[in-house]
Amino acid sequence: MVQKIAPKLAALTALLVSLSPAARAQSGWGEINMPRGVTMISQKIYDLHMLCFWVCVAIGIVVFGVMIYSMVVFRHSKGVVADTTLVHNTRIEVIWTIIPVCILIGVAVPAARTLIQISDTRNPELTIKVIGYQWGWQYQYLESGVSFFSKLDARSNAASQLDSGIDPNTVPNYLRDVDHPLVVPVGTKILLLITADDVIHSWWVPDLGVKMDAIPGYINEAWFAVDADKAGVYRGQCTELCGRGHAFMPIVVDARSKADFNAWLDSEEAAQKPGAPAQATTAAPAGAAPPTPAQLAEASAVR
Ligand SMILES: [Cu+2]
Repeated sequence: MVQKIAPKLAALTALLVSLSPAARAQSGWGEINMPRGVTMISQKIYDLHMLCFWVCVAIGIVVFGVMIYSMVVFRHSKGVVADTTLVHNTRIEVIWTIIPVCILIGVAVPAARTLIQISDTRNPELTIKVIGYQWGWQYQYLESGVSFFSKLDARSNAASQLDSGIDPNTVPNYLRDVDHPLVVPVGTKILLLITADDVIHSWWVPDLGVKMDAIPGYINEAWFAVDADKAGVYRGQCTELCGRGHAFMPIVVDARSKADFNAWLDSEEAAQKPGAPAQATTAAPAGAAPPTPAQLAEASAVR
C-alpha cells in the first residue's frame, strides 16, 4: 500500500514545489503571465485578469468533467439509451441561463469599477504631453515647459544596422533602451495627454497599466501613479503598427523619488532656458519644431 502511494506523494510534492513563486521565477514560467505592475490600476487589471482566468478554469473543469464523464459512463457500447427528458426542459434551461448571467455580473461589476477608475483623469499633480513620431516620442512637461525627444539608444541603433557586425545579444536591453527616458516622480498622479504628429502610434507600458493610442488630431488621456515604494525603470513599446521603424521606438519610464525628480526637473529647466549652454541631457527646447524626418529616421536607417 505504502509502496503504491509513495510515488504519487512524491509527484504531488514536486508539483507543489514547482508552483512556489521562487521555483516559478527560476523556471521562467512566472514570466508567462501578465505583470502585476507598479500602479494601483495595473494591479487591479491583474486581479481582474486572474479572476476571469480562474472563472474560465472552473467552467472548463465543470464542462469538460461532465462531458468526459458522460461519454465514458453512458457510452453506446454499454447499451445506454439516450435520455431525452432534458431536451427543452424548462427548469434546466432556466438554470443554465441564470448561472452564466450570475457569472457575467460577478465579472462585469469589478471590471466596470476598474474601467471607471482608469478613465478618472481628474486632479492630476503633473501633466505630460506625449507625442508620437515616426519613430520616436516627444515628452512635454506642461507645468514646467521642459520638453525633449526620446529615441532608440545609440547602441541598439548601431547593432540593428544591416551588416553592423555587432551581436545584438551583447547589447543590454537591445531595442528596449532610449537616449532620454521619461522621468517621473513616484506617488504622484500623472496625466498623459497622448497624440501623434504623423500616423497612429500607441503608448504602452505594461508595468504602469497604460496603453493608449496616439492619434494625429486627437488628444487621448491616460493616467498613472507609480507606487511610492516602486521607484525603478519600466519599459514599453509602441503598439500600433506605424511603419518601417515601428519596432525601433521603445518607451522607457524612469520613476524616481519626488526629491530626485524635482532635482532632475530643475536641472532640465535650467538647461533648456533660452540662452543656456547646450547640455548633453537636453534633447530639445520647449516648443521646438518636431525632429526632421532625417533625425528620427536615423534610428531606422539601413536595416
Ligand atoms: Cu509607433
